[in-house]
Amino acid sequence: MERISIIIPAYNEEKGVGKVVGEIKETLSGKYDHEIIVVDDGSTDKTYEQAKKTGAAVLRHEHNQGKVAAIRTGISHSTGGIIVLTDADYTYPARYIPAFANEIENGADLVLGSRVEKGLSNIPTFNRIGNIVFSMLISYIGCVRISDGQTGYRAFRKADFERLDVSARGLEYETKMTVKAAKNGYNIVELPIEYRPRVGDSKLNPIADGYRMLRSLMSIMMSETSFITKTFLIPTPILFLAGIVFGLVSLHEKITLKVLEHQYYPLLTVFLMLFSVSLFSFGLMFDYVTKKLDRIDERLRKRK
Ligand SMILES: Nc1nc2c(ncn2[C@@H]2O[C@H](COP(=O)(O)OP(=O)(O)O)[C@@H](O)[C@H]2O)c(=O)[nH]1
Ligand SMILES: [Mg+2]
Repeated sequence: MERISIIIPAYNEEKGVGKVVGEIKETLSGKYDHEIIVVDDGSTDKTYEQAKKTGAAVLRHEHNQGKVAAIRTGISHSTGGIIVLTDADYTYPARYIPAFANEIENGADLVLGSRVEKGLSNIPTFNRIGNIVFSMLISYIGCVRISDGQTGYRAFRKADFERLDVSARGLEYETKMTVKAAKNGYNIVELPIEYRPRVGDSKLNPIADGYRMLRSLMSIMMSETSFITKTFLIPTPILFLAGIVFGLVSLHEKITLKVLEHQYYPLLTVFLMLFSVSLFSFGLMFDYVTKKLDRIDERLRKRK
């Protein structure tokens, strides 16, 4: 098997980082050619010292630059062919690393550790809702079934990193990478993993990070939706609302004036509502089919 590089971005994780490295060593030592790289991202606590103690390679950013920058630093210093990303908070058990690497060797392009089956209870409720919604959106955009598109526990080939890398500031990085992989027709494999309660304080801000995630997904959705689809979808709420207005006017006439002054309004209401709903469904279907065809196209192109 190819050499495995485990990259651990860490920001103020003095409680977790030592345990994480220790567990990985225990799992892989003597059995797999590997290296462990901790990237201390300008921590203000004892993360650097704790990481150093483990004997892992520790890189350091002078100032906090964010998780994405730390991942890039780690990968650029790595020497293995297989990259595994994990967190420094002791949530992702190390025992899955060999299985991840195996999947890559067997042809997977991106392996995701999915928390949905076994670890959902340890994701805070608010984040869990976000996780489900975002994973549905990712699945729709990418035309693949993804149960946990935001997981931080993932593996890919170092040679693929440039094509998987995306611009992002914070924790929307994982989401965007998953979408990009799906869009490019990469073979994505999800492995169910256990997810433990984190050690130390969370760095995720559900509101700010959730907002950034939603914004990036929206911009992907807009750029992914064809002009024809938009032409179908955008008029539908207006037509629907117009239908409601005609309906309300008819009701108002019937109730207060007891007579229908505009006898054709109810007919218009029914027509507009039915028309807008059918147009909307047609737009969605059209969108889905074009996306699916695009994905098939990309997969075929990638095979060549
Ligand atoms: N290098 C670096 N890592 C960060 C930063 N913010 C968060 N992390 C790391 O990213 C991982 C995920 O953060 P966490 O707070 O656990 O978010 P969650 O796993 O989504 O709940 C942890 O290992 C953090 O140490 C940062 O600014 N820089
Ligand atoms: Mg975490």
